[in-house]
Amino acid sequence: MSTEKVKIVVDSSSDVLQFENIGFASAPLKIITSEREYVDDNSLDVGEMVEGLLHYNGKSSTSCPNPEDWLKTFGDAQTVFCVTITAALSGSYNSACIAKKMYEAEYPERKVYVINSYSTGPEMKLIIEKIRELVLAGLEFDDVAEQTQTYMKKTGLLFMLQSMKNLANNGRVSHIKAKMAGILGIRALGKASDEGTLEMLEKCRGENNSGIAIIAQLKNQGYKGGKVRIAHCLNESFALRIKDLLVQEFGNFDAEVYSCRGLCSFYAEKGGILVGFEK
Ligand code: X90
Repeated sequence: MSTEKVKIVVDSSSDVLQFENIGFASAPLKIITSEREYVDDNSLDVGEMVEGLLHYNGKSSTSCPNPEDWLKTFGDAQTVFCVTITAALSGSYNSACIAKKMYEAEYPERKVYVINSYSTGPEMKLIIEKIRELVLAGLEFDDVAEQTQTYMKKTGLLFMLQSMKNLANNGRVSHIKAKMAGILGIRALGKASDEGTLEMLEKCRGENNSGIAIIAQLKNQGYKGGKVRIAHCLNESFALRIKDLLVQEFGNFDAEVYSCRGLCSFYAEKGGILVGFEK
């Protein structure tokens, strides 16, 4: 497969805006309040949005890219690998599938492979890094697709959220369940389930204990020293602490710490972090 006309596209829940050495584009989700709309693209001031939302008590929601938004990211690429946020929580995957049909109908010699990540944020970043590696290694389309699916069985996502207010208010987790678990307003550690939904693992108190709990859960989930991607919502010190704890235990490994963009910031809320890892 010639790498020239290959493009990797994602939705903005991946927190990735730029991606080196291969064609790339991101389709923005939107964060909507009764006062304004935040488009989760390059120009969004995430810090300002998060602070603004802290002082906002009205209704807020999000919306996923529509098929036209996805078509824009495809551009004129011959081959597209499109990775979306979990279809269990968003319509993004469905939109991308519609865009694929339209694109392939219009250009029968072009191909789009849509991947439901069953996850979001840093796990999506790991997935697109793998796709790029496979494409640049010269693999054919079908082999890239197949090996990416195999890779995804060996990746996971843990998250720690300060509150689940925005998730519950938008029906992404059940209000009643969240209340019963006593995790509304308390720091909770969870993972992306195999079905691509939120699965709560434990409640945590204090950042010290939380850091230790995350390391323990990472090991529980099969982490052995592979790649880790940590995205945080205005909480770099906590993200770095987790990285340090992992370095103490596993020595040097491939790690990146960076800020969430708009969509993940909205749902993870100030202080929240997401950890994508290899098993
Ligand atoms: O279509 C839309 O409006 C987007 C809805 C997205 C809802 C969930 C976003 C979660 C963001 C929170 C913790 C990680 C959850 C992992 C789930 C598999 C981050």
